[in-house]
Amino acid sequence: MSDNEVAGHARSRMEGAFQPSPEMGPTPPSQIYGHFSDENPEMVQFVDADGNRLETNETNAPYAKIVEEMTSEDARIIYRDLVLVRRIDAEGFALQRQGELGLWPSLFGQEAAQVGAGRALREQDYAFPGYREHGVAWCRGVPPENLLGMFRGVNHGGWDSNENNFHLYTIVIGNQMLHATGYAMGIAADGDMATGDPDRDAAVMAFTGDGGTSQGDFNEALVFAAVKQSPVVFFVQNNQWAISQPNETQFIIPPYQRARGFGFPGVLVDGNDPLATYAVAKDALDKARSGQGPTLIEAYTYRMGAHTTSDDPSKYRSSAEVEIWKEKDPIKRMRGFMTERNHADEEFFAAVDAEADEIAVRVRKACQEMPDPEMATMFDHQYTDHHPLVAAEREEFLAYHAGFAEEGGQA
Ligand SMILES: Cc1ncc(C[n+]2csc(CCOP(=O)(O)OP(=O)(O)O)c2C)c(N)n1
Ligand SMILES: [Mg+2]
Repeated sequence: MSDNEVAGHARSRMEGAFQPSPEMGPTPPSQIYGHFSDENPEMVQFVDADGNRLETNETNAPYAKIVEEMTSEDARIIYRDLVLVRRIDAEGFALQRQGELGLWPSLFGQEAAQVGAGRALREQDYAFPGYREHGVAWCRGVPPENLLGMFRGVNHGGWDSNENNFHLYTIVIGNQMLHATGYAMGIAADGDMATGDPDRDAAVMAFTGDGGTSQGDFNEALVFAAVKQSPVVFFVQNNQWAISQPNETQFIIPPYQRARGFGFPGVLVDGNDPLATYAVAKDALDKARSGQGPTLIEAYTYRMGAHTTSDDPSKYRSSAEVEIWKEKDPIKRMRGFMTERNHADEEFFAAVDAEADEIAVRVRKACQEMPDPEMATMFDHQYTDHHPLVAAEREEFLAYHAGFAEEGGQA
């Protein structure tokens, strides 16, 4: 094929991505995708964009009981989480812009997906995040300062995974799906599944993005989880972009529908509806803990900010798109719902805002005061035991830096 033909082929494939060929027959509503997904009747929703509670329908009915059992206190906890993680995230962004952090991947817009999932986890469950899961980290009890330390480059991971059952951030896209599935297989092998003891039975939740679904690791993990019936929930935050790549370049069949091909259920949930994300995640985790196998949840949401502080989204997406998603803001929705249901008063909302201000000051100060590490510590944790190659590299590194000191510079 000539270059022109290749380009033409690629173009027509893209244009036809969501158009079925005649032999496929009409597109079922469940396959209408991309930015039309709001109209997908298979998407689980409980509150509309203004926070009005939606009627029970065929799609949300299986989860309605979980939502009905939520108390005012539950709603207040979730609202507080949403506001605080947004504020911590904004602080992370600002600190990077002021030169205090090397990088910051913002969760702006994805708070409801992460807090709903994070609050559905039990203490003994284990979460495997990517690099944007600051909201899940918060729900697990990881101090936000630790996240900042990692992105400031003053430590090699930021936290002890086993302290909060929250694995280290994984930058290699999709890799954590395998770690999570292996861990879930271990839970089953240890007999910590389907015993009926709510304090013992455990499950794993693995987080990735829409782009992550294209990775081999993601698909391999799903195969293992299916055939082993492992207690793992795959939580795909479809924020519609993988850096500059839109959904259309990642898949034709949406992620939640792909689960069926692997042999377990897939659920599409409105990722900006905190009640829906909580209910769907809780249901899937309960099933996993009780031995009913994996679930794939696709939380349909939107990345309001840049991919990271190194990215400029104005180069590849329109601001009109962002404006549309402002209307679906998860905090506005939760507040509307709570006000309508008398779950909280103005005093509560003001107190949460004040707490957010205090946390912002606290984390900013902590970040600025983090001491620089001894450079050679980067060699300390490569292997458990002494390793001659690492020792030689360490010596070489120290000698190199000592050379600057001799020239009058700082080591
Ligand atoms: C294996 C691998 N390939 C490529 C990259 C570079 N990369 C970093 S983030 C990213 C996009 C991921 O998109 P998505 O899974 O949708 O997650 P999001 O950033 O939107 O949360 C890519 C390709 C990487 N980190 N790892
Ligand atoms: Mg994405």
